[in-house]
Amino acid sequence: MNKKDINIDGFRHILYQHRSLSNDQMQQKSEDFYDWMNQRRSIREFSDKNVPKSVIENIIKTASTAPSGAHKQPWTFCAISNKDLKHQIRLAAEAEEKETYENRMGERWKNDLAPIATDMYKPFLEIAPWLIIACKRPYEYKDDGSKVNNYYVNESVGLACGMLITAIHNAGLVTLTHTPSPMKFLTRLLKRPENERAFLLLPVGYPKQPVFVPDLKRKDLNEVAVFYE
Ligand code: IYR
Repeated sequence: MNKKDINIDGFRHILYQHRSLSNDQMQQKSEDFYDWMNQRRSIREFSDKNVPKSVIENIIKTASTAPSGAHKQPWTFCAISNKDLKHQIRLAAEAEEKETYENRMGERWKNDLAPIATDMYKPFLEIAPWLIIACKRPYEYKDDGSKVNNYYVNESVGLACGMLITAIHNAGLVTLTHTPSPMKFLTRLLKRPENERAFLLLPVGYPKQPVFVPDLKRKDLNEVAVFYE
């Protein structure tokens, strides 16, 4: 008899249905996926074309399948299409960015950003149909109001954001991993609870047409991988 579940230390474990691929399929799929992901680019100029809420929901559900420390899923994704809120976020983000560009960034940082052509103006925060703010939850509140820390919070939320970006690209949409810093203004504007901190801000939508991106080169495999065979 094939068991569908077992008990380990009082906890139910269910049979994992693994579908393995043939070597040829594995070769083809991994190559195709790389080609597809290698077409992803960070886009800074958006169209105001609408994206259905159901698509954003699917993208967030995908991100939330990411592994996390002790499966605590220490994240909240705030998805904003409200025009007034997007406007307020733009104003507050640009105020922080003005300070960053004028006073917080040194010469080396500015030089490193020159090829990417960024500046303190962030019109995409209003133009993109959706903004997703990924928040991390460093701790949870127990019923008695006391705090319990989550585990590997930055790693977990970073993984979920990677999957979010992959899901956005997979849906034929574009995004930008925007990091206005400090991001305290976001939790304030979104009225998030005390145990949430903004982690990453991602405008999501279609690119403006035409759109140009920096002529960046990705590192070769031998620059990013070392094999020990
Ligand atoms: N947060 C600023 C500056 C910025 C910093 C890095 I590192 C980038 O790769 C891109 C931009 C901004 O969003 O403009």
